[in-house]
Amino acid sequence: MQGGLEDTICAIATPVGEGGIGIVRLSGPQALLVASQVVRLRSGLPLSSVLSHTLHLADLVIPAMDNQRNLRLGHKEEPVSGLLDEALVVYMKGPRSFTAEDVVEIQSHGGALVLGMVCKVCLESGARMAEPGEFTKRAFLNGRLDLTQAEAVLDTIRATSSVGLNIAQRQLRGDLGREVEQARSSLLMVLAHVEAGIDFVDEDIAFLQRDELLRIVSEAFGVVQKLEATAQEGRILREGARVVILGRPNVGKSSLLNRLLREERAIVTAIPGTTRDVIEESIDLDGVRIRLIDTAGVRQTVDIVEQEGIKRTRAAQDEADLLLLVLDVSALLTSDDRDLLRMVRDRRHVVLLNKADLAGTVEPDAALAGHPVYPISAKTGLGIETVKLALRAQLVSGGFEAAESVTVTNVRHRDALRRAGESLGQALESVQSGMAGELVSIDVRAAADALGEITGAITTDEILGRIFSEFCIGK
Ligand SMILES: Nc1nc2c(ncn2[C@@H]2O[C@H](COP(=O)(O)OP(=O)(O)OP(=O)(O)O)[C@@H](O)[C@H]2O)c(=O)[nH]1
Ligand SMILES: [Mg+2]
Repeated sequence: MQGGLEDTICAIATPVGEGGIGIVRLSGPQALLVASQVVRLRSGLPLSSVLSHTLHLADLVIPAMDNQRNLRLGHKEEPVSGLLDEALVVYMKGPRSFTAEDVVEIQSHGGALVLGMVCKVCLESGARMAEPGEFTKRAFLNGRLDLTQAEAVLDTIRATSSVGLNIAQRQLRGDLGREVEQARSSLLMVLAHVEAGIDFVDEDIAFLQRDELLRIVSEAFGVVQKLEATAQEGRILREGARVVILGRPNVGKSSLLNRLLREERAIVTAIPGTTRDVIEESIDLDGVRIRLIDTAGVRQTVDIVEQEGIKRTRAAQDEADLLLLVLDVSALLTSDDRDLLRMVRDRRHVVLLNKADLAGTVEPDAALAGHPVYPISAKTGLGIETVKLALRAQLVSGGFEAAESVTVTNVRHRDALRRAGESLGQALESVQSGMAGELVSIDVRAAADALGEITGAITTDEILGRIFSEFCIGK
């Protein structure tokens, strides 16, 4: 992404296609001037005279200059009337705007042609097309958002569950950034002292500093560890949890999927080996998104298609956040069931005793001891609501629901936290074993830098490029 902040950038900010309203957004020093080319206020006043943050009715026109050029270029089949649409136009004077620059938003009807023409006039009037994520990148470069907040813009747009959205919003408000920045600034303070201490080797001062140093570094270490610990749950909340339904053939896995989805998504038959492929669908469990994956029943088979299905079952099982092992409680446990029970023991899992509507009494079996077990009937719906609660409780602790909690959902943040944690762990060891200040300061510096990467206090073009290239044009 090149192009300096002195450019005025332009893009269609709403999705492509038909819409009631579509918005063209301009940002940069020339925003007003460029917009003036296409906007004629109904009030007759020049656009430059309007108050910031007020909405104005306007006609959108192709300026005469362009008409003339059209004629010059020989496009005369259709005489251009010059009128594109009517619109509402708002000017937001920097720094009180999303990018902290002068911004104009032109809200016309959401037709691809209208929006394209408005953009075209803007581009011909001195703006340039915005790169993906460039509006948000400018908000970052102009200091209006830190990097965690810029990333939260994307998380908000992409949120698929109410909890994911809630976390993105807290991050957008700066909760994560603030906590990380506080830890970082205390480390920078430590660094300043240690580095000063290296110059003035006075025993007494050095000793006092060591206690204080230990306290501050441990505190930062605690914050980093606390944040890092939220990351696994954070990923689940952001992307949804992968829950894989497992079991030998015919126990009712596909029936369970259908029951949880409340639709007949997967084929159910009385013939073992019905499901051959991996089927994935999403459900929302009270704000937490679950990606439910139905699989082919596991057994020894000579059928090549079924063998391939079972291979896919194994692959899905390896990547699962939670395994839902289904057993048929109307039949005795088979050796396949027992193998599966052993396999899930070390994983996050729930055991479902399906077909409870058929069974007289559930036979207690030693193989089930120690497993979280729920009797259900995929057929009648018995026990399904309890299973949903159990699933959600197994996947997320609920700690994120506290208003003041900060949850890390981003892999980039988690990696930086892990590096910061490792460095701080080493720094603590060095302090405790009485190492020289120089050694301590190397680790503290590394930790502070890793934390700085999270908020963007320290960045490279490469990091910024990677983050903002994920955005679409217009964000
Ligand atoms: N009575 C009763 N029958 C059920 C229940 N759940 C499933 N079944 C029946 O069990 C048979 C197999 O169900 P499926 O859902 O296809 O089983 P599956 O585990 O997906 O089987 P495969 O895809 O072959 O591995 C069907 O005839 C279902 O109607 C239940 O809770 N009670
Ligand atoms: Mg099936």
